[in-house]
Amino acid sequence: MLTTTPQPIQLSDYKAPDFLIATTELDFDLAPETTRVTARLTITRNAAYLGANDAPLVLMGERLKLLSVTLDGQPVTDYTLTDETLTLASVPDSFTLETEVEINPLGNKTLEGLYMSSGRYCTQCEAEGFRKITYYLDRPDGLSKYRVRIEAPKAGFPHLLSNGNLLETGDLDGGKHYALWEDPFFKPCYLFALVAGELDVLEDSLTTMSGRKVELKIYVDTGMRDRSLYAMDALKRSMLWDEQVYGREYDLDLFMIVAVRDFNFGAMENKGLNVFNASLLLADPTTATDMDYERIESVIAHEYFHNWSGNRVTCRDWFQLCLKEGLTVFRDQGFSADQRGHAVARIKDVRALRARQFPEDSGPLAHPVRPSSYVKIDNFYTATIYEKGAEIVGMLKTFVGPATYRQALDHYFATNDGTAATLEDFLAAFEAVTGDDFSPWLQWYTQAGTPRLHVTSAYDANSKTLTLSFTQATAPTPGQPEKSALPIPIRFGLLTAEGEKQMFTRDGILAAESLFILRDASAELTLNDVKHAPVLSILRHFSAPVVLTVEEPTSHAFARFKGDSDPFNRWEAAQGLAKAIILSETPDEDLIDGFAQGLEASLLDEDLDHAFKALIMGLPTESDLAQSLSPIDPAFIHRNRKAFKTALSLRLYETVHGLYTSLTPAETFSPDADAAGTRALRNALLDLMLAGHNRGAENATSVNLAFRHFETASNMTDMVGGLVALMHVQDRPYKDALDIFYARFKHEPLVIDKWFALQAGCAHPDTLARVRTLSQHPDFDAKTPNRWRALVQSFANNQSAFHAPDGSGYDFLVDQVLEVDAFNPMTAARLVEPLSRYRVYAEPYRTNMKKALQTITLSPDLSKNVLELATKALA
Ligand code: 0A1
Ligand code: ZN
Repeated sequence: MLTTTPQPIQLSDYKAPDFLIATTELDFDLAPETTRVTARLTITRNAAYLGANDAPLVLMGERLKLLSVTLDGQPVTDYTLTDETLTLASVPDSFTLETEVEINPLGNKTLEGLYMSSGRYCTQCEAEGFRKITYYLDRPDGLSKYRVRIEAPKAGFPHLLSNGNLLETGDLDGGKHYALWEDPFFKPCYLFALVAGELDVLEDSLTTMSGRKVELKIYVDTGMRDRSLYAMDALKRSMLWDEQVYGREYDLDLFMIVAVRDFNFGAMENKGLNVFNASLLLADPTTATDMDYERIESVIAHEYFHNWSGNRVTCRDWFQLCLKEGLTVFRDQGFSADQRGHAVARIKDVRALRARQFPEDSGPLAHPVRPSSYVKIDNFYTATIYEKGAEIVGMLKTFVGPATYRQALDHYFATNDGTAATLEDFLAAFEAVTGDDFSPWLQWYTQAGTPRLHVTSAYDANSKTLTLSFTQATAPTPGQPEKSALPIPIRFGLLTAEGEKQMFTRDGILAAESLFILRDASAELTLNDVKHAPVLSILRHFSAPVVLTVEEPTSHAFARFKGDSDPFNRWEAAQGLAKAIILSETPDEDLIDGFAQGLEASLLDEDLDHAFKALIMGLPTESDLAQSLSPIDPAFIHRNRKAFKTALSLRLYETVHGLYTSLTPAETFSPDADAAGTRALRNALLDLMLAGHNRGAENATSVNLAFRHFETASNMTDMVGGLVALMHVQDRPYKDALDIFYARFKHEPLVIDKWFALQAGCAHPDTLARVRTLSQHPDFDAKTPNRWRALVQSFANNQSAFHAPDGSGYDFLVDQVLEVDAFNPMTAARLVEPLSRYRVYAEPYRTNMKKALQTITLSPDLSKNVLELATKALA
């Protein structure tokens, strides 16, 4: 804990390690408050420096009680200890170092290093948690082979798990037992894991493409085994998909996953022993929503895919974090798209990108996908590194085409296997297989900010030619006043004014769709044989992470809404129209009528699937709308969005009600995409019906319908759908539903998290008061990140409630962040971001947000994590 601004670490200072640790032997003698860790390390001076370097050995270690040090068996007393390092000034070129430390897993509430969760031991070492376990060269380019011995009482700790293969187990005196594990693959210490405790296990197996049998084991809380069946199914599908689509085979004989309740993030890809936040693993129809199923599937895939993109090829330093994260997100998005439909998956990915990454990229916390400096790397597990990183890989694939992309990836894995790589190595693989220069693409990694792409067009009816003019510009971001033009892949097509597909000729080739790469600040493209005055459909499938503006009449957006054969742009047209309507000062009744008709046509279109219809019904979120308003006035946005939804509800009641009643829930639950799509549509219809309940004649009918929907729901998706619809009503039916919900699920922590989140996310003037009361609820526990985020993060995301004009919402957040920062800085720091963009808000929000940030920075004993973000936000 500190009060001065800490020194940042610079990418330009990167230097290969002075020492290499070829083998790492760890002995754990587990005890809740006095675990002993003995580390035997075989160390050599890095050959790169031999003869030219007599650097001291500096090992990182935090919160460790050092008991002894020996070098080649001889006790060492001549060392220097600080809060963060153990230094041996003079060491030979090759030696064995043994240290013994004591640590306190029970008292470790940071949830980094070795800690206890629900009476079990578990670890989290990424990014820099290993140094809380033992003194070590805790950096991702230090690859070592691990052998781990775990010793613990048999009672309470029947399972003793670590990475790799189980070599030996045995009983010991005093009711104890041990297990010995060996991981045959070199790995960085951030991939080390240990779990010990009482667990149920679901076992299965899979034969890989080369005919090897792999044992699959998922460890969960006692009694929860059946809730891991879906995760197991998703794991097997992921393993097969990675073989089929990327040619990647699993490499150990055993793959284990453990679910824990207390976890800072979503899940972790430790070699052969993934650790998951229980909320992203356990599912059954009565406790998990379809969204939960979908996330479980994608996170299972994500962590599994890391085995190649992250573990076999890891990162040279933490600046390269997106090398593993961007690529792995891109891979998991590809998997989800294959499982659930490409258009729907793309829309959801773009929605998430816009909700989280675009605001980040335009605010004070904007950073390149490969940052050039950081104070705490934990603060860089951001939407930019993950989601924008994935978009860059997607653009590379679009640019080279799927077959060349696969060759490039094969080459990347083959040439970097077993090493700690850089983004240059990644791009070198594309250069190797194409012979082209990919250095312009590196700028996507080094330049922050979302490019704006502007398109104008000129059609000549006589010559049937269309000239498209493209320009790009990126606004300055902190530390980067000047921006370069980036390569932007633009997929496009043309429609007629009626929304029909229109062919064209480009460079003599007849096409329905084409790809243009904008390389400079501006460029023109001429298309021929364009028979009718065209409607443009630009940036199909969202082919680049940019903000697009097209100079065109509103009727063109309606044409795309009606008939664009690219589903993404069809959805996008609806979003754009809704945005224009909501953000206008006075309601434009004609536009609203037009939108309602367009939506009705989509809802009645037999060719569209239910999941897509549910998405096209979803109005832009308040935070999405905020990005198009300057300065941001959250109350204005909320009021107008609500009014528009009410107007749609009143106009479309009959159709919506009719469609709702025609969709009878399936007899048996299936989590698959089709069934989930139908539930999503039914819930979206119900929500729209209720949005007009207090204005329309159907008042009582729709309220009863929503309550019945909730009460008779046989799955969590519909229960939540009913509750969300009842939020429009508030008072009795809503409060009754919340009480019923609580009473039914009070022994299900993951469901009670939803109960907290739903109330904190409710757009109602009383929400802050409710949230304050809930923070005193016996079930509220700030030390469990899932519960804390359920209440506090959901509230901070609730635009209308959080942005109370008197600043009371910000005060609540500040109190919470400071409280949690005292024991879990990593989790606390993630909630500084909602205050960070104060400059783009209208008064009084702006001043109040700034004051809240200042209160944070002026607080004593802040962590580096929180201090870094709050200071950057105010800079
Ligand atoms: N590599 C993980 C993300 C992760 C990072 C840090 C964690 O603990 C502090 C946990 C997980 C992933 O991408 O899934
Ligand atoms: Zn990851």
